Amino acid sequence: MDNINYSLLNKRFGQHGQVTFTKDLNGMAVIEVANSHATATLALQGAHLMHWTPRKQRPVIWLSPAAKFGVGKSIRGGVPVCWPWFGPHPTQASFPSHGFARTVAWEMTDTQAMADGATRLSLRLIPNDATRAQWPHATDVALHIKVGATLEMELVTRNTGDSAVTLSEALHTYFAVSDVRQIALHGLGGSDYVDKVDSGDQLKHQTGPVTISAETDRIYVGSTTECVLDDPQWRRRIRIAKHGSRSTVVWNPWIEKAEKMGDLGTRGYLDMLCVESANAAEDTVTLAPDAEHRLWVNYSVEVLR
Ligand code: TA6
Repeated sequence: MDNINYSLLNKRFGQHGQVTFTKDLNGMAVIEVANSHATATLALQGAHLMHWTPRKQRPVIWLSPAAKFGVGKSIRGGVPVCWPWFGPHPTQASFPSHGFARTVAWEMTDTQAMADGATRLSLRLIPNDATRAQWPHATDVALHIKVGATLEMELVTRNTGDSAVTLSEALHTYFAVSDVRQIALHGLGGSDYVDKVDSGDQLKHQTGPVTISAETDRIYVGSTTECVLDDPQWRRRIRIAKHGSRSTVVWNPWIEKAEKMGDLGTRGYLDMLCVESANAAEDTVTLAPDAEHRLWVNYSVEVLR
């Protein structure tokens, strides 16, 4: 049973017909967004966007049909917020992979019905004793989301302490695709990457678009360019624009790893591709006192005639 006061949340932050706070069928406290451009659903836990579907389009963000839900449990799919570290903790193996942001409570700070018909949501992570034990630094982290014909997300970290702090992060986005074997990801040609499927100690070099025919887990470093996910079967392209991110992570677990994960569904590996705008591996972010860092993405869909 959560102790969330939905009527108070709807009173303070609801936007009639556009933003509604409710408990979903999985018992999660969620924000339902519906406007003239799109619909979206976001779990308050982890400020985790689970769905975004522009009007007259198929869903753009993929959520596993076998996702597991619960307090402190990471949700398979959507846009997990990986913060304040990406991947395994650099020194503490017992700390959660991809940091704690995606599994702790966040609070609403603002909602806006925009003049252009889009909806803007702002949330802030609520630190607690457990997060402070894992991250003894004075930092605030907020997520701003604009749900419209495109999806804009901005992860903002401010160093409120008096010493420098270094972090890594990602918006770990699962994109819905017709068949991962049929797509091509453009924009990474010429970049070097860490290939986590093999030893990962030698940088490899990408030539041409990325295609998927086996387990793929790559951190493209020094990668600041826009990517385009070409899905000819669904006759669409998803444009992945970003600022404040120097790494792009491309991940698909493929068959064997997907089966072991247990929350991807029987054909989940075919239905999704993660293209993550990140600051990971050598691309960590160091913030001086009072400095802030903004990781911004914009997802848009182009219909192929
Ligand atoms: O972003 C790719 C990755 O780091 C993979 O190595 C895989 O672990 C994936 O994230 C999912 O991680 P999760 O902790 O959500 O199961």
